[in-house]
Amino acid sequence: MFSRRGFLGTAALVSASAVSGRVQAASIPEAPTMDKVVMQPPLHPINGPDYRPVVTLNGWSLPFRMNGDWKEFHLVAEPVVREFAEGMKVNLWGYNGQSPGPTIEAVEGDKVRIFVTNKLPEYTTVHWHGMIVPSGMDGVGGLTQPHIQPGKTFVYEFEMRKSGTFMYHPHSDEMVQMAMGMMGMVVVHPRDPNFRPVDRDFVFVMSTYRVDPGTYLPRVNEMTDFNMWTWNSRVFPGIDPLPVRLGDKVRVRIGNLSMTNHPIHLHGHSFAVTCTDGGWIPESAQIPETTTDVPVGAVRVFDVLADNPGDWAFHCHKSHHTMNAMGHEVRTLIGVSRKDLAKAVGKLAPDSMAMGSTGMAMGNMEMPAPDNTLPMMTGNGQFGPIEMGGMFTVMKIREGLARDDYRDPGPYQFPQGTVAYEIASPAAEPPRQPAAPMPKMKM
Ligand SMILES: [Cu+2]
Repeated sequence: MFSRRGFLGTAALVSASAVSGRVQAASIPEAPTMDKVVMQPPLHPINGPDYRPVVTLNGWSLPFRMNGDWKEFHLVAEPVVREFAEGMKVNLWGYNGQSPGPTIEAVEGDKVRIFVTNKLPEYTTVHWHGMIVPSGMDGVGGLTQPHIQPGKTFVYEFEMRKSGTFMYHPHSDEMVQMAMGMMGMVVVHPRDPNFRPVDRDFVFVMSTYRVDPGTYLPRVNEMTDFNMWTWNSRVFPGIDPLPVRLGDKVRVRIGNLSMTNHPIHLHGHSFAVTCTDGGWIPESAQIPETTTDVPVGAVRVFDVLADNPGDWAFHCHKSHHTMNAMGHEVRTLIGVSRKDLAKAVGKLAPDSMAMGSTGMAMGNMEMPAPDNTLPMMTGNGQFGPIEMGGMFTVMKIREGLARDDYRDPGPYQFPQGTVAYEIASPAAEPPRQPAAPMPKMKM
């Protein structure tokens, strides 16, 4: 016999599950957390349709549990400490131990239930950017749901109606929360594993911060003058390389939740943009590119055949975005005698350097800097200083890497005779054409 209480409970379960299955959400799944800043191995599917999982630069994919036919994830919004690169740690807000939050991976047609627990000091929500969800699951605080107050857990339930690459971020005190690093990527694999398969699949999101040298917190009111241009809240040389096996078909999925556009450029190859957050681009509409602009609040995905072995720079083409902490009010000093200037400036600000009377190239001379910041131009390659920062890393294409081996293969061994070289012999006189006589002018 049913007790009255048990009977009501069962009745509630039946009617609710007919609509959304929400009563099954009663037990909240564990919330995994991550404290490592290097790319974690891909999370292979344990059931359902097969897919090639993505890897997240300096990040990870969120494990899930099955509950009936629902995939259940648990995001925890919370304060985190993120190392941008060695020597600089910043207090951010993120999810499950990191900013950005973990990548959420699922398959087209999956029913997902995403629990969101708020451990921030203010309310939040999660908006599923680019995804086709019921209006009440869209995560716009005030408009489609009450804000999630500190200490509370909300549940989002929807079907992954289309495959592709999407983003998540708060729609609740949005300016502050995104300036603090709250964002992440969603990858929905096609149900058909033969739809445009690739061998390696990378994902990251771009965000920018203004963290003044010697401080530990972004200035959340900054609108344009950022000094940390990050991929997954990391800057060069802290951004993972993209190790690729020669001959692999490679996909790179890029989200932009910063305040400006980023033209992303890959050396040594041409690629095609195959997908946006709006969906897959038909082959007939794809254009060969070497740089693709990723607009604000958008996703661009490109596919490239890695058929050219080597170390290939991969970076934003706005040259100020491949620099770290940098003041933009610095005067141009090219041509100025720096001797006296350096003395005068040194007296006023011992930590600073007067630079740039012949350009800004600094070679290996990284100057002492205030605590908790990064040199503007840094990093060393096998031939010397790389002098980059910010949104810069390297695609490392090598023969014979194992299928899921994403470890840094080290510097490229250039085949003999394939590196640009210095020539010592004197330059010959350039050939000159005899000047034609000028026509006489009548005065
Ligand atoms: Cu940029």
